[in-house]
Amino acid sequence: LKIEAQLVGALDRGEFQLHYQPLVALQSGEVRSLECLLRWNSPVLGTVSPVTFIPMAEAQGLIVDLGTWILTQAAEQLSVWRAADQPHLCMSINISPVQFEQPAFVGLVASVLDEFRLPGEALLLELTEGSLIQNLEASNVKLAKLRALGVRIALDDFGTGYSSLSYLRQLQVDVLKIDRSFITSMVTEGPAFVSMILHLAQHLDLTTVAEGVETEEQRKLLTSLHCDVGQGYLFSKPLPAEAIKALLAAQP
Ligand code: G
Ligand code: G
Ligand code: NA
Ligand code: MN
Repeated sequence: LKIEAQLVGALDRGEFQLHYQPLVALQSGEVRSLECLLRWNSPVLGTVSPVTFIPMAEAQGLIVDLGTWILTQAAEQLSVWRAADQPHLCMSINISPVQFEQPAFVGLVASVLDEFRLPGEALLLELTEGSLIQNLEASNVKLAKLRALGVRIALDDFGTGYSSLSYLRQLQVDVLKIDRSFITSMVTEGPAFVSMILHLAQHLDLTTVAEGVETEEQRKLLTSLHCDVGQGYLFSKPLPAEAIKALLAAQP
Protein backbone atom coordinates (compact mmCIF):
# COMPACT_ATOMS: atom_id res chain seq x y z
CA LEU A 1 0.00 0.00 0.00
CA LYS A 2 2.85 2.31 0.85
CA ILE A 3 4.46 1.63 -2.53
CA GLU A 4 1.18 2.22 -4.36
CA ALA A 5 0.68 5.53 -2.56
CA GLN A 6 4.18 6.70 -3.51
CA LEU A 7 3.69 5.58 -7.10
CA VAL A 8 0.90 8.12 -7.59
CA GLY A 9 2.65 11.36 -8.46
CA ALA A 10 6.10 9.79 -8.79
CA LEU A 11 6.18 10.70 -12.48
CA ASP A 12 5.28 14.35 -11.79
CA ARG A 13 7.91 14.47 -9.06
CA GLY A 14 10.56 13.34 -11.56
CA GLU A 15 11.47 10.16 -9.70
CA PHE A 16 11.84 7.93 -12.76
CA GLN A 17 14.94 7.49 -14.85
CA LEU A 18 15.81 5.38 -17.87
CA HIS A 19 18.81 3.12 -17.99
CA TYR A 20 20.08 1.57 -21.21
CA GLN A 21 21.56 -1.86 -21.87
CA PRO A 22 23.58 -2.57 -25.06
CA LEU A 23 22.56 -5.29 -27.52
CA VAL A 24 25.67 -6.64 -29.19
CA ALA A 25 25.97 -8.23 -32.65
CA LEU A 26 27.69 -11.52 -31.81
CA GLN A 27 29.72 -11.81 -35.04
CA SER A 28 31.17 -8.28 -35.04
CA GLY A 29 30.91 -7.26 -31.39
CA GLU A 30 29.22 -4.02 -32.45
CA VAL A 31 26.58 -2.31 -30.31
CA ARG A 32 23.72 -1.76 -32.74
CA SER A 33 20.96 -1.02 -30.29
CA LEU A 34 20.04 -0.41 -26.66
CA GLU A 35 17.16 -1.59 -24.50
CA CYS A 36 15.76 1.07 -22.23
CA LEU A 37 14.84 -0.10 -18.74
CA LEU A 38 12.86 1.94 -16.25
CA ARG A 39 14.28 2.76 -12.83
CA TRP A 40 12.45 4.29 -9.87
CA ASN A 41 14.39 5.97 -7.12
CA SER A 42 11.88 7.07 -4.51
CA PRO A 43 13.12 9.53 -1.85
CA VAL A 44 10.83 7.72 0.63
CA LEU A 45 11.28 4.05 -0.37
CA GLY A 46 14.68 4.02 -2.05
CA THR A 47 15.15 1.99 -5.20
CA VAL A 48 12.08 -0.07 -6.13
CA SER A 49 12.34 -2.81 -8.77
CA PRO A 50 10.15 -2.59 -11.87
CA VAL A 51 9.17 -6.20 -11.13
CA THR A 52 7.35 -4.75 -8.11
CA PHE A 53 6.01 -1.44 -9.35
CA ILE A 54 5.15 -2.13 -13.03
CA PRO A 55 2.26 -4.49 -12.10
CA MET A 56 1.01 -1.85 -9.64
CA ALA A 57 1.22 0.87 -12.27
CA GLU A 58 -0.71 -1.43 -14.62
CA ALA A 59 -3.41 -2.10 -12.01
CA GLN A 60 -3.78 1.63 -11.27
CA GLY A 61 -3.74 2.62 -14.93
CA LEU A 62 -0.67 4.80 -14.29
CA ILE A 63 1.23 2.73 -16.84
CA VAL A 64 -0.42 4.63 -19.69
CA ASP A 65 1.10 8.03 -18.80
CA LEU A 66 4.28 6.37 -17.61
CA GLY A 67 4.53 4.44 -20.88
CA THR A 68 4.09 7.65 -22.87
CA TRP A 69 6.86 9.27 -20.83
CA ILE A 70 9.19 6.26 -21.39
CA LEU A 71 8.56 6.23 -25.14
CA THR A 72 9.12 9.98 -25.43
CA GLN A 73 12.27 10.00 -23.25
CA ALA A 74 13.80 7.04 -25.03
CA ALA A 75 13.09 8.49 -28.48
CA GLU A 76 14.54 11.86 -27.50
CA GLN A 77 17.71 10.27 -26.10
CA LEU A 78 18.05 8.11 -29.22
CA SER A 79 17.70 11.15 -31.47
CA VAL A 80 20.50 12.87 -29.53
CA TRP A 81 22.85 9.88 -29.91
CA ARG A 82 21.98 9.42 -33.59
CA ALA A 83 22.64 13.10 -34.30
CA ALA A 84 25.96 12.98 -32.39
CA ASP A 85 27.88 10.06 -33.90
CA GLN A 86 25.65 6.94 -33.92
CA PRO A 87 23.40 7.51 -36.96
CA HIS A 88 22.26 3.87 -37.14
CA LEU A 89 21.69 3.22 -33.43
CA CYS A 90 18.32 1.66 -32.53
CA MET A 91 16.28 1.59 -29.32
CA SER A 92 14.25 -1.26 -27.81
CA ILE A 93 11.35 -0.29 -25.57
CA ASN A 94 9.29 -2.59 -23.32
CA ILE A 95 5.59 -2.12 -23.88
CA SER A 96 3.06 -3.09 -21.22
CA PRO A 97 0.00 -4.98 -22.53
CA VAL A 98 -2.14 -2.27 -20.93
CA GLN A 99 -0.34 0.37 -23.01
CA PHE A 100 -0.48 -1.74 -26.16
CA GLU A 101 -4.25 -2.14 -25.81
CA GLN A 102 -4.88 1.62 -25.81
CA PRO A 103 -6.69 2.63 -29.03
CA ALA A 104 -4.33 5.63 -29.32
CA PHE A 105 -1.14 3.54 -29.09
CA VAL A 106 -0.20 3.38 -32.79
CA GLY A 107 -0.89 7.12 -33.14
CA LEU A 108 1.33 7.83 -30.15
CA VAL A 109 4.23 5.89 -31.67
CA ALA A 110 3.77 7.71 -34.99
CA SER A 111 3.74 11.12 -33.31
CA VAL A 112 6.84 10.36 -31.22
CA LEU A 113 8.72 9.28 -34.37
CA ASP A 114 7.62 12.48 -36.04
CA GLU A 115 8.50 14.71 -33.08
CA PHE A 116 12.08 13.45 -32.93
CA ARG A 117 12.50 12.95 -36.68
CA LEU A 118 13.23 9.24 -36.29
CA PRO A 119 12.59 6.60 -38.94
CA GLY A 120 10.35 3.77 -37.72
CA GLU A 121 13.31 1.41 -38.21
CA ALA A 122 15.03 3.09 -35.25
CA LEU A 123 12.52 1.66 -32.80
CA LEU A 124 11.89 -1.88 -31.59
CA LEU A 125 8.91 -2.55 -29.38
CA GLU A 126 9.23 -5.48 -26.96
CA LEU A 127 6.05 -7.36 -26.17
CA THR A 128 5.49 -10.74 -24.55
CA GLU A 129 3.61 -13.58 -26.21
CA GLY A 130 1.15 -13.60 -23.35
CA SER A 131 0.11 -10.03 -24.02
CA LEU A 132 -0.33 -10.60 -27.77
CA ILE A 133 -2.26 -13.86 -27.85
CA GLN A 134 -5.12 -12.73 -25.60
CA ASN A 135 -6.62 -11.27 -28.74
CA LEU A 136 -4.52 -12.57 -31.58
CA GLU A 137 -6.40 -10.96 -34.44
CA ALA A 138 -6.62 -7.52 -32.87
CA SER A 139 -2.93 -7.76 -31.94
CA ASN A 140 -1.95 -8.61 -35.51
CA VAL A 141 -3.94 -5.66 -36.88
CA LYS A 142 -2.05 -3.34 -34.53
CA LEU A 143 1.30 -4.97 -35.23
CA ALA A 144 0.72 -4.54 -38.97
CA LYS A 145 0.09 -0.81 -38.47
CA LEU A 146 3.26 -0.44 -36.42
CA ARG A 147 5.30 -2.41 -38.96
CA ALA A 148 3.88 -0.22 -41.73
CA LEU A 149 5.61 2.66 -39.92
CA GLY A 150 8.85 0.66 -40.14
CA VAL A 151 8.81 -0.11 -36.41
CA ARG A 152 10.01 -3.60 -35.56
CA ILE A 153 8.44 -5.91 -32.99
CA ALA A 154 10.32 -8.19 -30.63
CA LEU A 155 8.80 -11.12 -28.75
CA ASP A 156 10.29 -10.75 -25.27
CA ASP A 157 11.09 -13.60 -22.85
CA PHE A 158 10.40 -16.17 -25.55
CA GLY A 159 9.85 -19.71 -24.30
CA THR A 160 8.34 -18.79 -20.93
CA GLY A 161 4.67 -18.73 -20.05
CA TYR A 162 2.06 -21.10 -21.37
CA SER A 163 1.92 -20.12 -25.00
CA SER A 164 2.14 -22.66 -27.75
CA LEU A 165 4.72 -22.77 -30.52
CA SER A 166 1.94 -22.42 -33.07
CA TYR A 167 1.42 -18.79 -32.03
CA LEU A 168 4.85 -17.95 -33.31
CA ARG A 169 3.67 -18.75 -36.81
CA GLN A 170 0.63 -16.52 -36.42
CA LEU A 171 2.26 -13.44 -34.90
CA GLN A 172 3.65 -10.68 -37.10
CA VAL A 173 6.99 -10.13 -35.38
CA ASP A 174 10.58 -9.43 -36.44
CA VAL A 175 12.77 -10.36 -33.50
CA LEU A 176 12.77 -13.22 -31.03
CA LYS A 177 14.36 -12.68 -27.62
CA ILE A 178 15.24 -16.02 -26.04
CA ASP A 179 14.51 -15.91 -22.33
CA ARG A 180 17.44 -15.75 -19.94
CA SER A 181 16.46 -19.07 -18.30
CA PHE A 182 17.40 -20.97 -21.49
CA ILE A 183 20.75 -19.18 -21.72
CA THR A 184 21.48 -19.94 -18.05
CA SER A 185 20.76 -23.66 -18.42
CA MET A 186 22.59 -23.96 -21.75
CA VAL A 187 26.02 -24.71 -20.28
CA THR A 188 24.88 -27.20 -17.63
CA GLU A 189 22.05 -28.93 -19.49
CA GLY A 190 23.31 -28.58 -23.04
CA PRO A 191 22.17 -26.29 -25.85
CA ALA A 192 19.26 -28.43 -27.15
CA PHE A 193 16.51 -25.91 -26.36
CA VAL A 194 18.44 -22.86 -27.48
CA SER A 195 19.50 -24.66 -30.64
CA MET A 196 15.92 -25.66 -31.40
CA ILE A 197 14.62 -22.11 -30.85
CA LEU A 198 17.39 -20.68 -33.06
CA HIS A 199 16.59 -23.10 -35.87
CA LEU A 200 12.92 -22.28 -35.67
CA ALA A 201 13.61 -18.52 -35.68
CA GLN A 202 16.01 -18.81 -38.60
CA HIS A 203 13.41 -20.79 -40.51
CA LEU A 204 10.90 -17.99 -39.86
CA ASP A 205 13.45 -15.31 -40.83
CA LEU A 206 13.46 -13.73 -37.39
CA THR A 207 16.42 -11.92 -35.86
CA THR A 208 17.51 -13.76 -32.70
CA VAL A 209 18.58 -12.20 -29.42
CA ALA A 210 19.94 -14.16 -26.44
CA GLU A 211 19.04 -12.54 -23.12
CA GLY A 212 21.10 -12.76 -19.94
CA VAL A 213 24.47 -13.64 -21.49
CA GLU A 214 26.82 -13.65 -18.50
CA THR A 215 29.81 -15.80 -19.49
CA GLU A 216 32.33 -16.07 -22.28
CA GLU A 217 31.38 -19.73 -22.66
CA GLN A 218 27.76 -18.76 -23.39
CA ARG A 219 28.88 -16.10 -25.86
CA LYS A 220 31.05 -18.58 -27.78
CA LEU A 221 28.35 -21.24 -27.87
CA LEU A 222 25.69 -18.75 -29.04
CA THR A 223 28.00 -17.40 -31.74
CA SER A 224 28.71 -20.92 -32.99
CA LEU A 225 24.93 -21.57 -33.11
CA HIS A 226 24.52 -18.42 -35.28
CA CYS A 227 22.49 -16.44 -32.76
CA ASP A 228 22.49 -12.86 -34.10
CA VAL A 229 22.60 -10.70 -31.00
CA GLY A 230 23.57 -11.03 -27.32
CA GLN A 231 22.49 -9.01 -24.32
CA GLY A 232 23.62 -9.42 -20.73
CA TYR A 233 26.05 -8.59 -17.97
CA LEU A 234 28.97 -10.06 -19.97
CA PHE A 235 28.68 -7.07 -22.29
CA SER A 236 27.21 -4.47 -19.94
CA LYS A 237 24.62 -3.92 -17.23
CA PRO A 238 21.89 -1.39 -17.91
CA LEU A 239 23.58 2.00 -17.42
CA PRO A 240 22.54 5.66 -17.18
CA ALA A 241 22.76 7.74 -20.38
CA GLU A 242 26.10 9.39 -19.53
CA ALA A 243 27.79 6.00 -19.06
CA ILE A 244 26.29 4.71 -22.32
CA LYS A 245 27.65 7.75 -24.12
CA ALA A 246 31.15 6.85 -22.89
CA LEU A 247 30.67 3.18 -23.80
CA LEU A 248 29.58 4.08 -27.35
CA ALA A 249 32.48 6.49 -27.75
CA ALA A 250 34.96 3.77 -26.72
CA GLN A 251 33.68 1.39 -29.42
CA PRO A 252 36.17 0.48 -32.13
O1 G B 1 15.51 -3.95 -15.51
P1 G B 1 14.97 -5.09 -14.74
O2 G B 1 15.60 -6.47 -14.92
O3 G B 1 14.90 -4.78 -13.27
O4 G B 1 13.43 -5.22 -15.21
C1 G B 1 12.60 -6.13 -14.61
C2 G B 1 11.30 -6.23 -15.37
O5 G B 1 10.67 -4.97 -15.53
C3 G B 1 11.48 -6.80 -16.75
O6 G B 1 10.48 -7.78 -16.96
C4 G B 1 11.26 -5.65 -17.67
O7 G B 1 10.68 -6.04 -18.89
C5 G B 1 10.32 -4.74 -16.86
N1 G B 1 10.57 -3.38 -17.28
C6 G B 1 11.72 -2.68 -17.14
N2 G B 1 11.62 -1.47 -17.71
C7 G B 1 10.36 -1.41 -18.25
C8 G B 1 9.66 -0.41 -19.00
O8 G B 1 10.19 0.64 -19.37
N3 G B 1 8.38 -0.69 -19.35
C9 G B 1 7.77 -1.86 -19.02
N4 G B 1 6.51 -2.04 -19.38
N5 G B 1 8.41 -2.83 -18.34
C10 G B 1 9.70 -2.61 -17.95
O1 G C 1 11.71 -8.94 -19.13
P1 G C 1 12.90 -8.28 -19.73
O2 G C 1 13.62 -9.21 -20.67
O3 G C 1 12.66 -6.95 -20.34
O4 G C 1 13.89 -8.04 -18.51
C1 G C 1 15.13 -7.51 -18.67
C2 G C 1 15.79 -7.58 -17.31
O5 G C 1 16.90 -8.48 -17.30
C3 G C 1 16.30 -6.23 -16.86
O6 G C 1 15.81 -5.98 -15.58
C4 G C 1 17.79 -6.39 -16.80
O7 G C 1 18.32 -5.65 -15.71
C5 G C 1 17.96 -7.90 -16.57
N1 G C 1 19.21 -8.39 -17.12
C6 G C 1 19.85 -7.96 -18.21
N2 G C 1 20.98 -8.69 -18.44
C7 G C 1 21.04 -9.60 -17.45
C8 G C 1 21.99 -10.64 -17.15
O8 G C 1 22.98 -10.88 -17.83
N3 G C 1 21.71 -11.38 -16.04
C9 G C 1 20.63 -11.17 -15.26
N4 G C 1 20.47 -11.95 -14.19
N5 G C 1 19.73 -10.21 -15.53
C10 G C 1 19.92 -9.42 -16.62
NA1 NA D 1 12.54 -6.56 -22.53
MN1 MN E 1 13.14 -10.23 -21.83
